[in-house]
Amino acid sequence: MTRTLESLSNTSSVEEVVAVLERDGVVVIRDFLAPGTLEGLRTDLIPRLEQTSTGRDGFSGDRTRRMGALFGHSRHCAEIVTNPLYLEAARHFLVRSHEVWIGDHRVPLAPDVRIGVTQAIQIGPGQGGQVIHRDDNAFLWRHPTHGREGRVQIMVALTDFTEANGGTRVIPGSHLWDDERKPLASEVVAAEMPAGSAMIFLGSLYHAGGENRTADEFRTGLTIALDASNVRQEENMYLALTPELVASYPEQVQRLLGWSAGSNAMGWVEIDGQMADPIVLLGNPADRQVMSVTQKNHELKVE
Ligand SMILES: O=C(O)CCC(=O)C(=O)O
Ligand SMILES: [Fe+2]
Repeated sequence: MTRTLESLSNTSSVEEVVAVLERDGVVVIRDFLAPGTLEGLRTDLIPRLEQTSTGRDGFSGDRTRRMGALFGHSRHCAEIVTNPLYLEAARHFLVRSHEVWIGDHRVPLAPDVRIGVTQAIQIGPGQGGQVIHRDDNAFLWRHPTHGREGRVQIMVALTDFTEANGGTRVIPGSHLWDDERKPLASEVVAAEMPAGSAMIFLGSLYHAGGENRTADEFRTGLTIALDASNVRQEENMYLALTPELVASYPEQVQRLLGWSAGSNAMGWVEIDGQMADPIVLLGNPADRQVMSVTQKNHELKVE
């Protein structure tokens, strides 16, 4: 396992990030977090994570601690999902329109982007390697994807990631494989990166949590998935976060958390007989006008 992953600086352009993701399915962004954000995330998350139980199955890891609902635990999560190097690169792979007939009109329909998973993952000493898998299995996604991904994920290092302490293992280029080719342990590369750096990877990329062979190092990462809004969010955000908590974030984050009926009309809620955008329920004055999602889409696309 001598190869290393392509890494870019945090001043790179979105186009540069996209280019490496298209080629390798994975890219490391050096110093992705501002120093204050790294310290804030560590303070908010690590003490709580250390109170959680370890996993009870091989996939979760019996020396691994996991904690979800991260927007309820650290407001710094908003900085991760709104960072253009992540959000705009994700939008490139997720927001792909295709044309459908609606009556007499040929209409381009595209999904929006939503947060599908938030999880802090701490791999402890003695944890064996996780089985190699694709995270878009959750959507029963087919491969090759021909560039139309269901998920673009980030793994932010809250502690240093090394090959020895359980740094995530990935198979660069495996996002291009079909569903028949079996991933082999001999093909993996460990994501080695200092705390504050992050690895962005496609949902179709084969990867696994690494083995922690150290005596006393805990590898702590924070993962978030941005998913296309035509798939169900894997983590149930509506049970994980109260409406009051979601309402306390900026509207962009509220919508990313799923309080949005996107341009493909997924996620409406009935208000006064209208299939309405649920953002109205969070009390944004600008969105007080209740307009049905079909009415809105008609006006946007068909006129
Ligand atoms: O913790 C990691 O490095 C990756 C874990 C993972 O891929 C998973 O649990 O799906
Ligand atoms: Fe995974």
